[in-house]
Amino acid sequence: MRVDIVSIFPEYFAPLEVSLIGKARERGILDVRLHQLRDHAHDVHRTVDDTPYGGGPGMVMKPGPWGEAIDALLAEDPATLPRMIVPTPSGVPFTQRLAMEYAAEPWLLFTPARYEGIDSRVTAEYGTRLRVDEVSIGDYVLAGGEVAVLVMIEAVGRLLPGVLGNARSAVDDSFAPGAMENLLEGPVYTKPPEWRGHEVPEVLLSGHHGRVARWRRDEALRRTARNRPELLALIGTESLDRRDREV
Ligand code: 6GU
Repeated sequence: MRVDIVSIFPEYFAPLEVSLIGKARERGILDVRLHQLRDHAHDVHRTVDDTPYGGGPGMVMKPGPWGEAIDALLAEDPATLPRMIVPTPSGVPFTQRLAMEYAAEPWLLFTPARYEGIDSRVTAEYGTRLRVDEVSIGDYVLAGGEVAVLVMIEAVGRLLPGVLGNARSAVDDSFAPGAMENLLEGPVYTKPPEWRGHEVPEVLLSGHHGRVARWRRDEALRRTARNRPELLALIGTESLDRRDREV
């Protein structure tokens, strides 16, 4: 998968050299390319922002540099179109479902903004040519979209074939479509069997796969009820069995 990021802070993306994503890049599974937006601002100060029409606080990113930067990228591979992802707190929620959709794309283009966002004509312009998603990573406001891009690339990158050591770990994720949809994962344990007087639940030592699976599902239901009660309502009653209802 090819991933392009246009930003006034390309250095913000240094963490993409580390760990799982860094390995995926070394192994050629992920091709991340960083671009400096200011390379497409041509006044002496390399200005990328201006005051908002209609007044109000803050600054808005000018359309010109974005248009030039994105056109240059599109021209690199005229046979393919990237899916363009515009991080903004006003966007649709980023979910595991969206991460899986992005993981199936050959090319993603992220346009993280600073200030009060990008002149809206940029999404209007590319929306006629590309699939453009305005995406938010949660109900809080960040100072810029860079961290949101790191979050999305980590969530997408770990889903690419060959990135996770154990492909099952993505299947059992909280929120993964299927058995875990809208369910949080329960607690996990490793050795030693007793630590500071706390014991590992007996069932996990039993070697009884059926009882372990039942226990894990019960714990997932309990944790979801406690931490995210609104998710519990989304679990279709048809996917709840008689034992689930007793939890
Ligand atoms: Cl994608 N950007 C910014 N600036 N703030 C956010 C966000 C994105 N998602 C949640 N808050």
